[in-house]
Amino acid sequence: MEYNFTEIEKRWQQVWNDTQIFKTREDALEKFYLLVMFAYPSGDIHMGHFRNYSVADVYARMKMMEGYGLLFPFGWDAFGLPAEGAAIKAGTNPKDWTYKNIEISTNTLKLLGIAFDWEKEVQTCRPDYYKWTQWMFLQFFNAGLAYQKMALANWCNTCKTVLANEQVNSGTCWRCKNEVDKKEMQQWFLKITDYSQKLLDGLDTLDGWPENIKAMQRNWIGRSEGLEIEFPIEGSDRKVSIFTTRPDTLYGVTFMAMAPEHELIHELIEGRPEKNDVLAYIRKSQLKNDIDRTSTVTEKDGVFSGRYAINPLSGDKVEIWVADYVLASYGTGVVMGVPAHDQRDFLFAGKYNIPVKVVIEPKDSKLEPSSMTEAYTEEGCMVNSAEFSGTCSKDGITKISQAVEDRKYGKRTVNYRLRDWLVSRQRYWGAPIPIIHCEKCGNVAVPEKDLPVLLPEGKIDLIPKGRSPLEDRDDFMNVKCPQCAGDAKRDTDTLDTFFCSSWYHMRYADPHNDKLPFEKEKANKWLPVDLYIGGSEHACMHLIYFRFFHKFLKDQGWLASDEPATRLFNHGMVLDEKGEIMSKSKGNVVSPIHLMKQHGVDTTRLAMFFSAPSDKEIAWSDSFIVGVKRFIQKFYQLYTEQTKNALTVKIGNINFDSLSAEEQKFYIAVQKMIKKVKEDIERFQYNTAISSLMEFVSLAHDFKGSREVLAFGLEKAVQLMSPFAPHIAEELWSSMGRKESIFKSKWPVADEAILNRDTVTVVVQINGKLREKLIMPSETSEQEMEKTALENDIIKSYLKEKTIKKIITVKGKLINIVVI
Ligand code: ANZ
Ligand code: ZN
Repeated sequence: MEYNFTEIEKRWQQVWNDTQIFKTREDALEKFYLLVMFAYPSGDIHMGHFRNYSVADVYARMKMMEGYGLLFPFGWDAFGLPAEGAAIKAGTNPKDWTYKNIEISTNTLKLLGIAFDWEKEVQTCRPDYYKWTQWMFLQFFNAGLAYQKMALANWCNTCKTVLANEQVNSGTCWRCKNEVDKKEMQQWFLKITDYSQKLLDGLDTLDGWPENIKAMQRNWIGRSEGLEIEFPIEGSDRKVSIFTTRPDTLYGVTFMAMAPEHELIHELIEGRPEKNDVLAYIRKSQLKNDIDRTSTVTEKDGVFSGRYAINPLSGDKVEIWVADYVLASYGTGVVMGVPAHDQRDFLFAGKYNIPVKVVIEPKDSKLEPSSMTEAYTEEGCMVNSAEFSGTCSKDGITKISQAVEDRKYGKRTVNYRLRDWLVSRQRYWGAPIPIIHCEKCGNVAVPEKDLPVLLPEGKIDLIPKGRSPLEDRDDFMNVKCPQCAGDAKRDTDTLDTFFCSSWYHMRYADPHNDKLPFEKEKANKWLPVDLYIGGSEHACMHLIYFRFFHKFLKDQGWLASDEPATRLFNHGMVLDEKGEIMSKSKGNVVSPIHLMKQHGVDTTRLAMFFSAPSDKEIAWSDSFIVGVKRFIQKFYQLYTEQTKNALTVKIGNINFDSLSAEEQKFYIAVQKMIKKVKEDIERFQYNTAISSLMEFVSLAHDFKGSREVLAFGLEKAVQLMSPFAPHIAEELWSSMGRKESIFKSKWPVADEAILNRDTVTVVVQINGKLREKLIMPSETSEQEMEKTALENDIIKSYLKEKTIKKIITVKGKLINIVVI
């Protein structure tokens, strides 16, 4: 019999739809919230989406069968720039373009059979959603965490909008990849910096997040402990404050460098011959971006201010320079220059013939300034540092810090690299900022009853001009002040779309509420998200903002959890056959809908899962299809032809001891498969789970034992297959005479007692030498194997006073402990 996927898939999708089988079960005892990053509706669904959502779908279906109340929602991150660009090009408007794309993509997702509960859908561009986005803004505003200021913002000349720091990658725009400029404008910020420490501390609790993402966030938040020291200025009663993480180098200061934006400069240069040069330098440096300014590779330049500062501890007099490798926005905007021990200072000193003074030396060698080719930045012992000479490494930092504090020259502080988040955009297609500007009352919040502030429709000129298109609409702009009822103006800007996507995980818990953003009880029932699946490109944008919102709403009493998601999984990308990113302009896009029509959803899914573990990239090739097609055919035939007569057998309790040797072997193999598939799904190694199903097909094909034992295996295998190939599994399940959906059946659980009877002898080596043999169940996981070995007394005695460098473990065979 041929496997007719077109007919089968269509039929089962219809059944799932009619029976509403994927509707969230709100009453289940245990909840599981599986969130996929929602989509930007830029066109149709592509292979990247298809992979992401199918990977999630496998997990979701397993959880459903395990009996969890599953929340598996979907939605659209629907505001944003591309809609404006496309609308300008096509002569339509952003709204029509967006809704059209949502419709196309939704149809595709439905054909792909993903088990989303569509009743929970959200679309961020709909007033019933952005009403609450605006409400969120007002919570920040009322808490004093949203403020407006003139700021030198990152400005993309191509997109004609400002960008948040997180949206600038190595000086280029995250969207169009063009170089980013600076522009002074009135902007709205969220005080995310108030949460720097909380965001950092939270990372330590996120055991279920990949280490690389946590490292990127730590780095982005950039906590530094250091010392702030005041240097008096010669001939003035002013002092200049610096921030350093290396107080131990204080005696090595040979110059001072101020950021060009530093306000004090103007006072210092007033009436001095250096004034014009300094002003010219300040103008020039405004054109550079922060990355170029602080890189340790590009040349550093600056200009002498004509003034001097006094090192409070050594009494040395040093030149004050203005240099743009010093950033105004970090620390105090001034550095103490220590050329011998800081690479940027070293380059700078080299260029301007500033002396190099060594104050830290490695334990067993000397450093000569004249022969140094780069700064010595390692630890060491202090030299040339008066009474502190001879103090080594961290001690030096403590002692100098103490001395500076005792003598009231400064104090220990903590600095963060994280900056406040710029959230206003001078664009049309976004949520209007719900603020009214009144000449008398200042910035006034739109009262909650007046939300949403609707985005005006109709005639709007979207051609980017560097100011918000909303400014042109008098009907939108002119309002009465909610406080004094006088004439006032609306805010012209819209919110960064990352603002809209920072709270969607909350809304899914109660998406149709028109009185509240969500009911606390509902949100706290589902949150935190148990598993969040999406791309790693969001490490320092969405994934920080979303944690920030969550923590803020917890502090406001709206949520009970500290973190939005306990586990994060980053799926790999789908590339084309040559390993290149698929894009419309390259013409190398593979369409999931096309593959689905040609080969069926199940085959396409299996091909994708089988080609690699889900966190790895795949270079898509149609040849992936060939192998799994053969497997599906065999799997199908196993149930419909070869073993058909076993399918109707009623499966009772199987008494293992009464089975024949061949039956026992088969039974154990089925138990191992059950265990393996579950473990593999948990680690997103769907490829190896599918391999065990493939092995099962040959095993069952050759099996000569009782029909009952065979039927037992067939039943388990089709259940294990169901998350990967849901349509075909459903079809075979019903052909076995089952009346209810396979997704209502109970997920198989391995019989550990039987697996424990099946033991192996594991060899334990230390540095390659045999030290012990341990008997353990053959299915013991690598982790468990290591644990057992390390707890063994004989092994323990060998490990005494040794440091374990690594442990190599081969499941069911060997453990080799490498020590030094
Ligand atoms: C003297 C010194 C000597 C420094 C030395 C380093 C090594 P992190 O770790 O990133 O916090 N710095 C301070 N403010 C700065 C600014 N606004 N722009 C550019 N650089 C600035 O870096 C702290 C170090 O960066 C500080 O410690 C300071 O240089 C520099 F052997 O002070 B250090
Ligand atoms: Zn007013």
